[in-house]
Amino acid sequence: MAILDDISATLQKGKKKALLPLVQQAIDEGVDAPTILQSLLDGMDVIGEKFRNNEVFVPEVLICARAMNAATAMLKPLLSEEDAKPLGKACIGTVEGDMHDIGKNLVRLMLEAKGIEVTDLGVDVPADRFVSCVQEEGCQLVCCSALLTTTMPAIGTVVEALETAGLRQQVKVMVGGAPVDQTFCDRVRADAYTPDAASAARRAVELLEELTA
Ligand code: B1M
Repeated sequence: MAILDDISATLQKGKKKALLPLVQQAIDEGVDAPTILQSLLDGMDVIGEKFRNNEVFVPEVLICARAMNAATAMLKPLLSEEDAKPLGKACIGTVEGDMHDIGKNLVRLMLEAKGIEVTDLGVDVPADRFVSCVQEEGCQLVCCSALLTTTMPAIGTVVEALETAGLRQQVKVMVGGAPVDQTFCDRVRADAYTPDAASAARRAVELLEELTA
C-alpha cells in the first residue's frame, strides 16, 4: 500500500513533521493500527541495518527514533482493546547504562492496550529504582529492557535487588530486547522472556492471571 511505503520511507529520513500527517492519513483511510505500526517497524529495521553497516550514524538514528516514538504515540489509543479493564500493575524501564527506548515504549504501549497500568521508569534505570517502584506502586510485573550486550547483566542486578529487598516472590520479572534470549532469562532467574511487544503483552496477562490464581 502506497501510504505505508511513504510512512516507512519518511521515517527512514527522520522527517517527523512529514511523518505524523502521513500516519493520520493512514488512520483516516481506515488502515488498522497494527498495520501502520508494522510499516514503522519496517522503516526502523532499515535504519538498524544501515547503522550496523556504518551508512548512518548516531545523530541520524536519534532523529529517526524521535519520529518513531511520536508516531507510535499517535497509534496508542487505536491499539487499546475496547473492553480492556485494569488487569494489574507493571513497571517498565530500560536498564542502567542503556538509553534505547523504542522497543521499551512499544512494550509499554502493548501492555497498556491489554489494560495493564504501567509506570514507565524511562531509560538508564538503576536496579533500586525498580525496587522502590514495586514498593511504592505495588507493581506485580517488573519489565526490563536491554538493547546492548554490555547492559544485559544489569537485568540480573534488578532480579538480585528484588531478592535482597524480599520482594521476589510477589512479582514476576519479564525481560526482553534484541540481545536477550530465553537462556539469558533462565540464567538471571527472571520469569519470562518474550521476543517482541505483542508477545510480551500476551505473556504479561498470563503472568498476572497466575499471580491472582
Ligand atoms: Co543503538 N545499538 N547504540 N542507538 N541502536 C543497537 C542496539 C545496535 C545493535 C546497533 C548495531 O551496532 N548494530 C548496537 C548494539 C550492539 C550490541 O550491544 N550487541 C548499538 C550500539 C552499539 C549503540 C551505541 C553504543 C552506539 C555508540 O554510541 N557508538 C549507543 C549506546 C547508547 C546507550 O544506550 N548507552 C547507541 C545509541 C543509539 C541511539 C541513541 C542513536 C538510538 C536509540 C534511540 C532511542 O531508543 N530513543 C539507537 C538505535 C535506534 C539503535 C538501533 C538502530 C535500533 C534499536 C531500535 O529501536 N529498534 C539498534 C540496531 C537494531 O536493533 N537493529 C541499535 C526498534 C525496536 C522496535 O526494536 O528495541 O529490539 P527493539 O525492541 C523490540 C524487541 O527487542 C522487544 O520488543 C520490541 C518490539 O517488538 N523488546 C522487548 C524490547 N524490550 C523488551 C522488553 C520485554 C519484551 C520484549 O519485556 C520486558
